[in-house]
Amino acid sequence: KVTDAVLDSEQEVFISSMNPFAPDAASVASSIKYHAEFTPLFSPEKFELPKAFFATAQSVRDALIMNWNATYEYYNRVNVKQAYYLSMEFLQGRALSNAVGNLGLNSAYGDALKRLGFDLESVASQEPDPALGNGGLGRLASCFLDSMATLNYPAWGYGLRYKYGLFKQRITKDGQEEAAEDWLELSNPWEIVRNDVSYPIKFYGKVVFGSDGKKRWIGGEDIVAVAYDVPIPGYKTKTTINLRLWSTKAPSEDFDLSSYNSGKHTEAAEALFNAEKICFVLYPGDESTEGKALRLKQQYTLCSASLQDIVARFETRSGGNVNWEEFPEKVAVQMNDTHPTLCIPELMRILMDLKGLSWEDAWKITQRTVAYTNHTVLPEALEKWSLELMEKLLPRHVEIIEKIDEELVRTIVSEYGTADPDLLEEKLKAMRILENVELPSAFADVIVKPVNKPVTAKDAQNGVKAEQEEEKTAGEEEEDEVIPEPTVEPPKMVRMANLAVVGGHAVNGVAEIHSEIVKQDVFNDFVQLWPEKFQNKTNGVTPRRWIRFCNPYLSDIITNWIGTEDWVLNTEKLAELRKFADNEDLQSEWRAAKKKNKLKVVSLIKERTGYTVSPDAMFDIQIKRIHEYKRQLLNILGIVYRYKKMKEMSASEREKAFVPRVCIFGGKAFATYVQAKRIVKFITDVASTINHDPEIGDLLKVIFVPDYNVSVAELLIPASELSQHISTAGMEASGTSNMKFSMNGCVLIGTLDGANVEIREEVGEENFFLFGAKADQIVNLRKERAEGKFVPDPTFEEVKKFVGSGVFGSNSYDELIGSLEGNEGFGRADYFLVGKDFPSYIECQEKVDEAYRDQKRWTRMSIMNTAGSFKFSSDRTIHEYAKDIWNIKQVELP
Ligand code: B1N
Repeated sequence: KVTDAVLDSEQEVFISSMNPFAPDAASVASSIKYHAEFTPLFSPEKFELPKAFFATAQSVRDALIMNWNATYEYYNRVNVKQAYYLSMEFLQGRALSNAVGNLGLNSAYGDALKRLGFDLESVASQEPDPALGNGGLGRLASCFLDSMATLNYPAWGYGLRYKYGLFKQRITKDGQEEAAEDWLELSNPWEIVRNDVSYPIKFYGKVVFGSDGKKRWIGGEDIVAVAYDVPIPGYKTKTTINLRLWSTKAPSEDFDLSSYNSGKHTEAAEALFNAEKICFVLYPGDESTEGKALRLKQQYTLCSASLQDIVARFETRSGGNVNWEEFPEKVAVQMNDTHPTLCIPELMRILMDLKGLSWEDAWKITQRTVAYTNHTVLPEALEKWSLELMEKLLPRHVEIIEKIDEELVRTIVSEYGTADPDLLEEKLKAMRILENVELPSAFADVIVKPVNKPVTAKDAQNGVKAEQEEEKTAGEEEEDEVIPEPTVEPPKMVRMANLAVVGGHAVNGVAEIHSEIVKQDVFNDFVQLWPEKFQNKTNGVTPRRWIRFCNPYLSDIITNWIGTEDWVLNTEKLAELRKFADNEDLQSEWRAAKKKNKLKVVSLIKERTGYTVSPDAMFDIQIKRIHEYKRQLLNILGIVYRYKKMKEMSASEREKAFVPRVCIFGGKAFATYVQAKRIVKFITDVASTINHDPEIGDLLKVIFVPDYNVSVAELLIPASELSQHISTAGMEASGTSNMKFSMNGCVLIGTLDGANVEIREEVGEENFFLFGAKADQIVNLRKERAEGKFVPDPTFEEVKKFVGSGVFGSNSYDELIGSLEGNEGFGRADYFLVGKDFPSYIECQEKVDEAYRDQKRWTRMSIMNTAGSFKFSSDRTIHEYAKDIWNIKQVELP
């Protein structure tokens, strides 16, 4: 029989030994056993995997809770300024090894599990990989949390607790298939539900005037957001910060018992389903109106719940002495891209409607509190919401947005005057938050020309601009005379990026070249008004997860040669490796570590694809979301070229001419992105032909690793020798895997894009394989291309013909290969300039082979990459955000 006393004493042994931080294997083992028995998720008879994982995680969580509580209590007491990172995505990856590593409890947990008949690595591999993010943007948010905690910054993350994470990818003979990722199936041992922390969230309804003459939002649909806290430990510090994820449910009274009892079961539970479905999946398909509304509900839930929570904390910490002007001195809100832009009208609403502030005061406070990070310049990715949808869902917010837009128009008119109506029109068109919306009535006759002209329904559909109508000559118009189509108004939209720029005090890009493009291109008009708002914050990645824990072999070597493990916190120390770059002992240790990492990947490939690859071949890797601008197509066509050349040679010629390679791809295509899915299918078809060609053997293997995620990246990156970052210049905002590869001693082949530019500067141009057109040439190249002036390289034509000849199966890949031609039928006339960059890519790949043949030279390049990667620690990035944007200070717990 279990008594409280037994429970307490078992637990006390553990807690007393965990504090301060030096538990021995025996007390850890007893804590694990305790949880296996008393925090059960499984039946009592057996103690095996995955039960051992859950018991181990629960035991680690005890330590995290203690530190979390201490951190929270201290921040409350000293009432320092706190930063909040709001993101629709956090791509956390597995937590066990990371937590144990950050707490410095590796050997205690390793030994304890050994006593219990397990080993830490296999226990850790039981953890589901939580993928509450799509890619770089979400993983960046998670790296930032690690750095905030490690550097003792008072900062939290806020996000959503999606029931299903990013889909599971299966590769079949038809290409990619998606399946739901039920990461919570066996429960999440890291989260702590806070049943006392919940907020009402409202949708729909209408705005009325209250008896006090103030606006009030009433009626509509009410749901509740409940807090789930995930403790985030820092490395070698007690500071444990919080990732607060919101889950949605219906208020309990919404279950319609009488309907249920009368047999209408579905109707009775409708409200429950409506509320819960908001957090079902990460990025619900938004092709349908319902999908769009759901995504907007998600975004608003994140903003509203987080701000209500932040405001409540501010009030509590003010201790009954609330001075709203101090809000920006206690709170900084960072919006991870435009997805949380509703923070701006929501904070305005809370301050005005609920706290009684004037518009002017609320606006000053809001602007001083929030800041916006831009992560993309792709026009199709700049978020816009239908005004009509938003008006229905969030009527009060639309009023606030309209007023912000009106104030902006006032600023623009006063800045540019009315003397030059064309200039004024151009500025208003570029800068207004509301698109295709008449000017506010106060300005109706300021501008002579109408800002937006109606276009025909067909034109609106084709995205043809109204101005093109004007370009037609009178003569043409006569010839063209057809039955007039009904005219429609172009859709009224809310431009979230413009709102984010106007409503915040800082806007930053994520790499130097990207921030320049943001300033010169995307937001140029705003830069002219408010140059001081615009900044650069080059991304970074946490060296804990991305070297220290995922690459223990290399970490030990680094520590031995530098003479200290401090580099994990002070990555500048990595630069000391430079002086040993030619040392033969270091070089042979370095190669041995790489080999061990490659052997792990050989097993992974065997297990996931059935293919056997040689660990002696060069591992050449491209892992990222499948996207035309990232140009997996350039990579695979380069491989096709290589294969074709091999086939034209005799066996001995082949072996002399080429370095054996294993070319590895990994990545998911958005479920409705047809062209990206064609690319996946093409890669796997090419792989199947080449891998089964007996003439080729180990000289070339092509692998598509299915279901790429953080855990797979943790295996692939340390094993990579060459990695590919080959986007069309100007299109990849930063990239972050490029940083991870470079840290792990992989040499990059890449274009001058995103953070590649800075990586190349840091590691030295002789240690980076550069090719391709530059960002400032792209506009002209595309123009030339569209005008049919581009003459493709014969090698490129040769490759396309080869693909068309049927070597890779019956598919002729018309839509894929067609997109690389000026071929009208397929539209884009090689918009991503694969054909243009192809010859320089091939030439560069020949240089790669040549460098790899000289293993001393290659190892030197590899060491120089690790040594030169120190700038790309997210610790550096977070220090910059803290100083230049958030104005927060490091706080060490007593
Ligand atoms: O953000 C990363 C960058 O390193 C990458 O270059 C950039 O492509 C990535 C809509 C996005 N930009 N935009 C997104 C994600 C989800 C979504 O729903 C856009 N992701 C990026 C970190 O800065």
